[in-house]
Amino acid sequence: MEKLLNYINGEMVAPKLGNYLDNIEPATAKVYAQIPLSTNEDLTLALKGAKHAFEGWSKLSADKRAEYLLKIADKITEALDELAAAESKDTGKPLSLAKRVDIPRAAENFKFFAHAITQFSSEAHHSTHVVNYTKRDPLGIVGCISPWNLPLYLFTWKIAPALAAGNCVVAKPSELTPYTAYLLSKICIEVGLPKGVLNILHGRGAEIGQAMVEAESLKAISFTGGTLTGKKIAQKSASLLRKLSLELGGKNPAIVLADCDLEKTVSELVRASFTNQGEICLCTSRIYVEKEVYNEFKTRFVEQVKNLKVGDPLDEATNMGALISAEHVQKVLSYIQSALDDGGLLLAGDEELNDALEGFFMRPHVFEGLSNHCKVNQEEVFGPLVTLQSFTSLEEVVEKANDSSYGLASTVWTRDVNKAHLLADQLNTGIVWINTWMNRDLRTPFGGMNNSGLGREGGLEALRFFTEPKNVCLSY
Ligand code: TXE
Repeated sequence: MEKLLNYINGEMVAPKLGNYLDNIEPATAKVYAQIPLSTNEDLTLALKGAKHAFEGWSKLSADKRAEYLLKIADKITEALDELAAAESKDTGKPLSLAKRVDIPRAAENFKFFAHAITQFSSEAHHSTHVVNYTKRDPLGIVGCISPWNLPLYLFTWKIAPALAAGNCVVAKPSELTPYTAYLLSKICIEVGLPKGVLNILHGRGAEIGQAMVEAESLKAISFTGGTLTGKKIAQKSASLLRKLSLELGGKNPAIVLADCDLEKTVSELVRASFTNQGEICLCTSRIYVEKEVYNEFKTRFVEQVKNLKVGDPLDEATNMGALISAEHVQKVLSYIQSALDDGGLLLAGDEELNDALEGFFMRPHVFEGLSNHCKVNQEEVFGPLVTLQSFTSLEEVVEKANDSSYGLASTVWTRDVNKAHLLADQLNTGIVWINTWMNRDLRTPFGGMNNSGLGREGGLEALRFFTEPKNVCLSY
């Protein structure tokens, strides 16, 4: 059985204590590789390597650092097929999705921040006989911790700006989806990234993740994952006065007005609800439809959902693959039960699954008839479950949409520009998409409010996060 390796100080190495964890393929429920269970011993080596590397890396010109990033981007693009296959095998997601979205975006992340750092400028403030200018220096060694749903996509979304800004990085992918991070280590060696600039440690969140959070020498942590984990990281980081960027969960509302382009809205909301098996923090989970078109929307939506093909991730025709793990299937099932207990009417989801499927597969589920306060309308399910509710006024729908402890992303579907802007003003989410979903321009601030996180990623926000401003004031 293949054993993955850590990437420490430029080399692929086994974990110091020699312990491993099984890596399970969600589509077959079978173990196919073993992941290093890293510990403090491995972290100490990574931090030592990163500290040594920081001297050289932080002094390199932005152009030179960008060259390395661009080389990594090119290698990711060259290895598209291999990386997409690994991502699909590790996550259970359709191969076509990994090929179309995950891997191209990982390359794009490196390319984007390679270019961004060469255009990054800082402010100057002039007054009478005084000039202030602000330097932006790298922080030092930073930590990047990422989840399993968009593995290489989110891993590189953090690593690329951190490296571009001149930091050295200790990064940890999810223990459920380590493979593409492992392949990225090999790419970094191939392109000659200086030793110690990037270190990738595999293992459990509660062990190596926690060890990273406790390491005082990590000057910032960029984390994407569950809200509870994010809060734990915030608590520890508070005592160290460490910079934090937290991208957490969502309970994203979609608001469908009667004047929308119904055909487009239905198909886009099917996509928004069930892409990646509903395992994206941006996925729609609560759909509010204006009363006049509720029945028509429901009929068309449910029909399309029932037609979604769930199954073999390698089949081009598959819309939804397997969920990440047996535990996660249990979690989603418990929400389905809770929706039924709360009186919800199941409109789609009880169709037969192909018997031959051995992995963690589920049909997409649609409920109606649930109150806005019930568990599935308040807690993040992070799986293939969406609810429908009708509304009669904008005031009512704004109140319902905002009645959530989360505030990541909302969508509005209408042809009325005034109503679209009015809703965008009032929705308490970090992102509002109008007549579109997951339409991402990497220059825009990305992140959420309240339980959805702290800070913003993307564009200049990320470069500012990974740098320390120093103001220099000169009187003449
Ligand atoms: O995430 P965790 P889990 C949500 C979703 C999901 C729930 C739990 O609702 O059902 O979170 O998912 C590392 N110190 N999202 O349990 O545990 C862990 O190893 C440091 C939303 O998989 O938060 C992994 O690398 N690190 C989400 C990463 O944190 C720790 C994406 C995320 O794992 C740690 C995923 C610790 N104490 C889940 N404990 C999104 N926002 O997109 C764990 N980790």
